[in-house]
Amino acid sequence: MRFDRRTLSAVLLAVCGAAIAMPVFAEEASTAPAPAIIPLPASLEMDGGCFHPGKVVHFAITGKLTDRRAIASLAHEVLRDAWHHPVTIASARERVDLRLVLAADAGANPESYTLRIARDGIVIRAATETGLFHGLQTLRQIAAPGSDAGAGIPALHISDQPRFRYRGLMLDSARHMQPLAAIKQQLDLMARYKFNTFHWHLTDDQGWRIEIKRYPKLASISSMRKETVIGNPDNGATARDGIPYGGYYTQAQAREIVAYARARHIDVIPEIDMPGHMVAALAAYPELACTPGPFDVYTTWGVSDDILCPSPQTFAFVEGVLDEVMAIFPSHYIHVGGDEAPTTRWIQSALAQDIIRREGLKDEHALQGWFLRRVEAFVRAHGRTIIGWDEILEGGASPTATVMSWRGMQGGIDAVRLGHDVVMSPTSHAYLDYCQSKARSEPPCIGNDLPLRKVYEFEPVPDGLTAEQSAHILGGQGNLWTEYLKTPQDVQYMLFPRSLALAEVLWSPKQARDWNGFLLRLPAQLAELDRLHVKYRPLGAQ
Ligand code: TNX
Repeated sequence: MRFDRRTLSAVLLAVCGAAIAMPVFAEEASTAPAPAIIPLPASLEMDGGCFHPGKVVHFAITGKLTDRRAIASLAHEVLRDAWHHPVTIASARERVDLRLVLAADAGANPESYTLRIARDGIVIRAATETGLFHGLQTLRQIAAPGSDAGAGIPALHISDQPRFRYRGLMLDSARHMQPLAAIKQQLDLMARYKFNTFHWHLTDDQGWRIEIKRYPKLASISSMRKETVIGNPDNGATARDGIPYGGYYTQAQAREIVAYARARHIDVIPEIDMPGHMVAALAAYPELACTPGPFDVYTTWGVSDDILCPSPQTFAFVEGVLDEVMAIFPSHYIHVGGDEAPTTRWIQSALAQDIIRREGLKDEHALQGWFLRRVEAFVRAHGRTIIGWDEILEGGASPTATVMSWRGMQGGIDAVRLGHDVVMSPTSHAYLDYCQSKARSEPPCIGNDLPLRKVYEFEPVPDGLTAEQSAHILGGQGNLWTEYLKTPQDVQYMLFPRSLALAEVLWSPKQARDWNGFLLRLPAQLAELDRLHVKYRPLGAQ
């Protein structure tokens, strides 16, 4: 391993004829500079020499794969993009340029793989198809498109596995929604950087975006808002644009996203945010509120006092919605939100106060706990697990609930001490809707700035936890709220390159973290993003 911090210098060497500027430890430059891989593999050693593909690139797969076609077509794509040579399956007598081996003994971690590039061929070994998939993504970065086939690629061996098993990005499709093609492109990019979880925020005050057949007005009414606030209401903005905005994903479209993600070894976690952030649903079904309404789908940003009332009809609604949601999304986790639910309406509601009395609850926060525990029991009865924002701790969450810590790290620390599993996504380091610099030229963004370097400095496991508590930190997630992000390009500008920093935080060994090395590896990735027409924020943009 080469992660001890010796003097690092950027050396530009002609490796196998391909010019790749890489971090190289000066005294090791005699072998070859390591390729620009993000996230950095757990272990990488250069072996000397080069592999040269044949005029026709042959590949072979060994082992019992359940989806041989998917892996074969990815291998095809990677090899063809790299060298533009014809690619075929090797016959028994031919030399094999790339061999994929699925073997039960190839690694204990379900996402691990080894990749060996030698003079006579490339071999990727893994115990799972996910491992092979990650190995191919690494190969894609080594044999980058445009690399000179005649020159070949450097011999090396990599043994790789993730530091964290949960590596997520959340996309808010409620405030502004994205075309399916844009979501698919995001999933493609996530797969390249080894993210494995797409958290899809599908409902909020300003729009309900998933078709629910039992409640058709969620599509016809809750998905549309009359207009949208212009500017930031936190700075006093009140003017509206007068332009209706809306839309929703049909169940068939949501299934299409699930399948697309699954083919890229990414789980999709749907979020139905409750009991707060529900104004859009109340606009269609006002009987679910504690006051008579009427309600309009929210046209400004922020938090509303109008939330679900904990009534029998609300539970029937929630269960009806979750039934359909669980049928669409096969994920282990169902996200039930739980954030930013003011107690105002419950304080004034006879129904809510009766429950507090009857159940011997301390206050309205405890009532939210009671509400979500009931929802949790329903979700569990369907074999799933709930995950919620850290507010779910305030009312006493069931120990089987997983907590997503967003208001800093403390919620996560408290949660692991109580024995919960935790995903860390603190505003301080993981809020990708926050501005990327203090420059006035930044596009509309939220408050505190979160530059690339700060994302790179994110450490999901805080000091002071026992080993057992730390083991409950499943990983981390970047959250992209879209109040100010109207187009897929706006979304990409916030996601890239910051999500690459996050990818390295969540995948690479802690001791490998190296900001200068990351910066040296980044340009090769940005060149690839250029080739893919991804609109990322240029480094050093003012
Ligand atoms: C807080 S994070 C929210 C979102 C906003 C976001 C803006 C969370 C659970 N709730 O509703 O979009 O801040 O940064």
